[in-house]
Order: sequence, then C-alpha cells, then structure tokens
Amino acid sequence: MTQSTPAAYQGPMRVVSGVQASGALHLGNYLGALRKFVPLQDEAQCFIFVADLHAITVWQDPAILAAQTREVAAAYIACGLDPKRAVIFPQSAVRAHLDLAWIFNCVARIGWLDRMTQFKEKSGKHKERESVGLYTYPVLQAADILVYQATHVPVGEDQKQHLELTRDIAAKFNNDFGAPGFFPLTEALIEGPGARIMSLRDGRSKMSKSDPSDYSRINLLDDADTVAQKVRKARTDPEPLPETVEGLAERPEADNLVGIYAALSGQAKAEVLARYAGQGFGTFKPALADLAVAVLGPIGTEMRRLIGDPAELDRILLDGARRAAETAEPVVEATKRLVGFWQAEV
Ligand code: AQP
Repeated sequence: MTQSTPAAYQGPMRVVSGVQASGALHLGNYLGALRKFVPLQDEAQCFIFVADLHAITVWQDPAILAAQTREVAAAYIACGLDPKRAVIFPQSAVRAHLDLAWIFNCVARIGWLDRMTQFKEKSGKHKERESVGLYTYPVLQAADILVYQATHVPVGEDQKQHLELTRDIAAKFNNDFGAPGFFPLTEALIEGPGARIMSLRDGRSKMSKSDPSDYSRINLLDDADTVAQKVRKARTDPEPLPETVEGLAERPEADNLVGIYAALSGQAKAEVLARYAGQGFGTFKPALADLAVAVLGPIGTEMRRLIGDPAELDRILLDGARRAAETAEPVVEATKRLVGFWQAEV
C-alpha cells in the first residue's frame, strides 16, 4: 500500500437506500423498503435518496418528474423518516454518484451485467430497444451505495442480485487498485415480512409501479374506498383459507394476501391463519382492507399535507443534497486518486 492509499472504511454503520421517482409509490415499496428505513435512523447514519437518475432509464415526462421526486420525499417523511436525522435528497443533485458510476462502469464486467434478471424481466423480448441506462442501472446503484461507503442497504428481495453485484464491484475495485477494504462489502437487509409483495391481479408477478393495471397495486395515496375496492377485486381462488402455511403452497394469490395481512399487522402468516382458517375471502378481504386503510390512511394524509407545501420539501431536499455531498465528495476524490487521474501538483 502506498502512503496515499486511503484506509479501509472503519466508520460507523452507514445505511443507503432509495426509491425511484417513477410513479405512484405502493404497498410493496412501503413494506419492502420505506418501513425498514425508519428504525435504522436511530442506529446508523442514513442516506435515503430519491432515485431520479434511475427513473429516467425508462421514459419520464419532464413536466412531472420533479413533482414525482417531491412525492417520494414526502412518502419518506410521512412514513417516519426525520430529515434532521436521515439525509433525504434527490440522487441527481449529488454529482458524485455519476462520477463514481463511470469508474464502476470500467470495473464491472459485461458478463456480470448479462446475468441481471431484473434487466431481462424489464426489457422482455426487445432488449435492443431499451436504453443503455437500463442495462447499466445496477452499476449506478453500486455507485449510489459505495459513494457513501455504506455498510447496510435495506431493500426488497428483487434487489438481492444487484446488491451481490455491488459487492463484486467493491471487491474488484479494492483488489485492482490495491486498497483493501476501501469500499466495504455492503450487506443487504432483506429479511422480514413484506420483502416481496405480489401483484393483486397475479400472484406470480411483483407488485410494481410500472404495471399498467392500477388494480394490481395499492398506492400510498389511494383513499379508503379505493383500497377497499382494490382488495375486493383482488384475484383469489374459491377455496377457504387453510390451517397451515404449507396449505398456501400453489395458491400464490391467497399466499400474497395472507402475507400482506401478516406484514401489516406484525404477525407471522401462521398467526393470521390461526384466526382465519376455514373462512372464505368474503370474510378475509374486508378485514384486510380495514387493516390496510388503518396503516396506510395516516401515511397518505401526511403525504398530501407535505405535497401541498413544495417549498418546504425543496428546502429539505436541498439541505439533504448538501449534506450528502459532504460525505460523498471526499470518497470520489480518494477514488480518483486511486485510479490515478491527473491532479495538479500546485
Ligand atoms: N413488490 C415489492 N415487494 C417488496 N419490495 C418492493 N420494492 C419494490 N417493489 C416491491 C422495493 O422498493 C424499493 C424501491 O424500488 P424502486 O422503485 O427503486 O424500484 P423497483 O424495485 O423496480 O420498484 P417498482 O415498484 O417495481 O418500480 P418500477 O415499476 O418503476 O420498476 C426497493 O427496495 C425494492 O426492492
């Protein structure tokens, strides 16, 4: 190690995560990600960004992208993030993410990206028509995480493979540039109920913002009637609920609704079944709708209040961007030195 090689990261627990500003946030985003951020702000430095750079990997209407960015920030705060403790900011406002992403584009291997299942799912049969950004999305994600030398990333299960790629990039960079431990091998925090919420229309597809059917998801801004209607119309099967969790195998829609109830109520699926076994969806669905409204209703109300004050949201985002840059820029500068980029010796 040369004298200028930065030390391995040994600082405090650092958490990074984000949600794309690509449309209405839904129950899957809440249970898989947002809800997990809140307790972490008490034990770690949290950098929670609005992923607007990721959002434009598919078309976003320029007239509403900024509003979508504020809406995600409002959701973070409405779910319980405190902007004084957690750093909340738009990804595009901290250019260090892009500086590091380019360097990582030159570290990651094409074979690694070719294995990414999310790209395959999102691009379908016509991958040649997708943006290059959608293909290199996981590299930018690695930069988002490692530019803060993050130790932990709370995400839903769909992000597991991307987190493994982040670790591969960190390990290769550290090895290639002789800087052991400079980028930490970040751990994904995925476990727990709600890690994978499925569509209300198809129990084998993930609940997703980009699903063309609004009935496939419960949005954080849906009102109580809409939530009840979506739950009522959710696809199910004609059988009553089983007595054991094993009885949900091969019943993806029933499994999903029981999983949502369990995640929202803080119970295990077995406890939910102990209460509802033998009962049909005519009984279970209204109970689930009531629970969803009880949990999401106050979040939606607070989101609407925050969205009504865009100047205050902008103040929070600007302050967050400044604080995020203070941490990220020295990491990028150290990375550039390791790569050997020119620096004036004056
Ligand atoms: N269905 C889900 N169940 C559990 N967690 C989920 N997440 C997303 N969908 C589910 C988690 O939410 C966080 C933010 O996701 P994102 O918006 O950055 O990207 P995504 O995973 O691609 O989410 P969507 O809703 O499917 O968006 P679109 O349709 O725009 O691609 C992540 O932690 C994710 O795991």
